[in-house]
Amino acid sequence: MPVISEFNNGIEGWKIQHFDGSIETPTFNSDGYIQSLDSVGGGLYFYQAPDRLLGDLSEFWQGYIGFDLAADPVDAMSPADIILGSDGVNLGLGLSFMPSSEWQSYKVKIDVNVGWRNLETGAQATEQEIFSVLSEVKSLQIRGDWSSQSGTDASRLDNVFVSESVPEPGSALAILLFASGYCIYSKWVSRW
Ligand SMILES: [Ca+2]
Repeated sequence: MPVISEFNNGIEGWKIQHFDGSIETPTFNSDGYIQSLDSVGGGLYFYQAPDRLLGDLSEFWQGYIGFDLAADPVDAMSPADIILGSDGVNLGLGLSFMPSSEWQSYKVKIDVNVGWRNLETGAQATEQEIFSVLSEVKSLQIRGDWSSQSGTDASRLDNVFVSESVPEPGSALAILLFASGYCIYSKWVSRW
């Protein structure tokens, strides 16, 4: 069964982790999504999934993580827009296109050769690494701050899911992800 956060009635336990380690509660919008106005500013923040979406997700090997995202301002790609973490291993993947101030839908495959990288080594994640993390996921984070400028950065998040692999039309490949921003990896990692 897929695990889903649709935010119909509240923030569903999601949190926001800022670059300085501080944790904030996102704001619930009664239209059914969560948002942040980045009260800290000056660095990246990530939406952090609640325990309900974590744990043993190995049934979703070669499945998908998806969500709807909007952000403003937007000016900086990253090789780690989504992070899956377990004990001592963090895997990151860069989205293939940037969000905008309007909602956009993303879906990324949980598999080798689609851009997941070990964020400690920078190397492409192996099947063993991905499966190992997936078997005991301790953090699932989605980047909300898409600007390299200081100041506050607004974003919205909705319809997060982790699901099994399903047959897809060929056009869906257009939104599969790869680490197009790998060259700026060192810049981003230094900000954590
Ligand atoms: Ca919703």
